Amino acid sequence: MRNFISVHDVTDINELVRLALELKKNPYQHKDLGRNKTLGLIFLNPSLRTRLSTQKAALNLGMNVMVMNMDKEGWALETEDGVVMNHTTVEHIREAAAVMGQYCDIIGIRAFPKLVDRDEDYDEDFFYKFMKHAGVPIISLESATLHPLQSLADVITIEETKTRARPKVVLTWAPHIKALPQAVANSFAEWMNRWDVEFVITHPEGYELAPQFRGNAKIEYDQDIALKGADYIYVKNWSSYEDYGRVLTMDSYWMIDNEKLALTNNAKVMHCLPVRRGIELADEILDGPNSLVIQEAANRVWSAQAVLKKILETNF
Ligand code: AN0
Ligand code: CP
Repeated sequence: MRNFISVHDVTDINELVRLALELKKNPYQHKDLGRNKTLGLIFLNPSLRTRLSTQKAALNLGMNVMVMNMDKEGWALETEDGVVMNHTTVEHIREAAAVMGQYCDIIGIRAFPKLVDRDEDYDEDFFYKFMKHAGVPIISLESATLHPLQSLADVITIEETKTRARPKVVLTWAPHIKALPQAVANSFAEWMNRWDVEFVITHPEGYELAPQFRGNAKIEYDQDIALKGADYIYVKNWSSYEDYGRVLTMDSYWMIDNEKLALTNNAKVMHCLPVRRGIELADEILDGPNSLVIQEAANRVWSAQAVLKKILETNF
C-alpha cells in the first residue's frame, strides 16, 4: 500500500480487517516496525478521535509522531498555481508540502471541503496537490469527499459484532443544525458497496450522495421502511450534494430514537462521532444497550494501525 485515500487503495478488505483484529489482540507485536520513522499529522480542521487514535496507532508501531494544527499554527496556504501572492496567503502548498515531506516519512492530512464549489471539493484539488508535492505516502485523515480510516473502523466494528453472515446495514441521514461534509457517508457507502452486506441508504429527497460513491446501493426514501429488519443503523448527517452544501431540512422525524429502533431487527446503532445529542441521535439510544459508538471509536486505533503497518511494510 502506497497511500490510503479511499477503499481503492485496499486490495482485500477482509484481510485488512483480520490484520486490524489481530493488532487489537496484540497491539505491540510490531513495536519495532516503525522505529526511526516519523509520521506527520497535519490538521486543517478540528479532530478528537482521528488525532488521538492515529497517534496511538503510530506509537504502538514504534514510530515518532509530530502533529501540526495547520489551521491555527501554520501559515495560510496558497493552492493556486501562478498567482501573485499579494493577498492573505503566506506560503504556497508547493513549498509547504515539500518541506513537510522532508521531515516526515508518512503524512496524514485532514482537509474538509469548503462546501461552496462542488467541483473544487470533489476534484480533491488540495489533497492531490499535497500528495504530489510532499512526495511521501499520504493517509487521509478525512478529505473533502472521503474518510477511509473511519470506514475501515466501521467495517471492523460490524465484523466483530455481527450475528449473521450478511447483515442488513442501513445508512440513514440525520438532522443537524450545520452544513456538514458528505465525506463520512460517501466513504461508508463506498466500503459497504465493496463488502458483503445488504446495504440500504435512506434520506430525505435532495440528499442523494454522489453517484460514484452511492454506486448501486438501494435508496429508500421512507426511513421506516428502510429500517425494517435492519441489523445495523449507521447514523450521519450530511449537507446536500445536489444543492451543494445546503441544509434542505432539519426534520426531527429523521432522528433515531427507541421508537425507530423498534422497527429494526434489534439493530446496533453506529455513528462516527462527534454527535449532537437530541438532534442526530436520542440520548436513549446513545446511553442504551444498542449503541456501538464507543467501540467504533476505539476501533479507530486498529484501523489506523493496520493501515500504517501496510504502508511501512510496502515502502520502507
Ligand atoms: C465532520 C463531518 O461530518 O465530516 C467530521 C466527522 C468525523 N463532523 C463535523 O464537522 C461535526
Ligand atoms: N470520527 C472522527 O473522525 O472524529 P474526529 O473528527 O474527532 O477525528
